Amino acid sequence: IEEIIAMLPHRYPMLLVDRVVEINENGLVALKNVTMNEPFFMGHFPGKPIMPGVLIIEAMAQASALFTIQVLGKESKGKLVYFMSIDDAKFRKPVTPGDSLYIHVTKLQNRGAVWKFKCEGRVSGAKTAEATVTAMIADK
Ligand code: BDE
Repeated sequence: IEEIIAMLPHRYPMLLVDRVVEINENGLVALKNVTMNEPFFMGHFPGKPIMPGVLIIEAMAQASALFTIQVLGKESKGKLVYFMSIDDAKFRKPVTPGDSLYIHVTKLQNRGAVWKFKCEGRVSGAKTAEATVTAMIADK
């Protein structure tokens, strides 16, 4: 988590990746441990805690940014990953307190500063959400 904090500008309550469990040249797997203490459960929804789909997408974006920064290494210094588009997002199962949400990120394409990733959220091996995200690395 200390390395993640050094790589991403996000902080509580918007930092949505706890750990990178696996990384290779094609992508990574990141973990978001979802607990009842997430601030968003207060309102989404009272008595029926479900992680907002937009925040699952946000976790995917953060995990993709981590991959990009890791691949670029020193080249990423002084730069920021800007999200450009989200395509084909689907929400298949609700994510609830106690879930270990694994974000699987696979690189689809990299042309210059633009990177495209296929992302899947999984809980206990089951797909909860999927999306294609495109990001650009640029100066801060
Ligand atoms: C299913 C697939 C993907 N994402 C979310 C779902 C889902 O079951 N959402 N459920 C929302 C929901 C909200 C309230 Br308020 C409620 O009282 C109940 Br019963 C719900 O299932």
